[in-house]
This record gives sequence, structure tokens and C-alpha cells, in this order.
Amino acid sequence: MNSVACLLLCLIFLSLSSYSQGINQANQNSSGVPLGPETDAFFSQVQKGKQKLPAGPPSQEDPFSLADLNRDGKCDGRDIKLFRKVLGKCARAGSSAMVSETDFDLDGCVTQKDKQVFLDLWQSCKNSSKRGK
Ligand SMILES: [Ca+2]
Ligand SMILES: [Ca+2]
Repeated sequence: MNSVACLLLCLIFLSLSSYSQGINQANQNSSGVPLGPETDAFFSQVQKGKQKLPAGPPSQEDPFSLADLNRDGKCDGRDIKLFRKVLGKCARAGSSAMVSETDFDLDGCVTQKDKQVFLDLWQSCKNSSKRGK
């Protein structure tokens, strides 16, 4: 929990400092942004930390729906098949990453409750992709 809080604080701090850096950059119009592997590593850490946070309302900015299990951009029968494969399984060392991705209530196992959440997400994903085209 502490590390998550720290990550959040770091993230806020970073966005504030990069914001002011951005202003300086705009004024000076010079290069020299300290971007590099370390920065990338930090941001991927932050991303991981964010994913571990308790699920809030589904993010509208996520290009992929949580129900789009194979990340092909649409919710169809293939995603349902993938979900069925992990239904009833519990997350443990060596288990498919999909188990934790589909464990929506975070109780460690993919159960009927998760199936209900998945189907809701899948349905709205399917509807929104129809509207998009
Ligand atoms: Ca899909
Ligand atoms: Ca669950």
C-alpha cells in the first residue's frame, strides 16, 4: 500500500515538474529533456503500479476494453472463448496472466461473479464498437 501511495505521489510530482519543464522548454525552445531508459523504466513502473490499484469505473481512455481479452480491438466470440478458458481458475505462480486480467473482483479466482462483470463489459464494448463504425 505504501509503495502504491509513493508511486502516486511520484507520479503527481513528476507530472507537475514535467509541466513546469514544458513551460520552460516552450520559453527557451531548446532541447535537453532528460529522457532515457531510466525515465522509460520509471514510467513503466508507474503503469504497473496503476494497474494494481483497485478497479475504478472502466477508463474510457483505454483503447482496449477490459473485455477485449485478445486485444484485437473488438469484442466478439473469441474473447468469450478466452474467458471460458480461465473461468474457474485461480491466479498462482505460472498461471495465465489472463486469470488476473479477468479477476475483476480481485478475489484471486475467476468465478461466476467475474463472469457477470465480464459479460457486462463485453456487451457494452460490443455495442460501442458497433456505434464506432
Ligand atoms: Ca477481441
Ligand atoms: Ca474473482
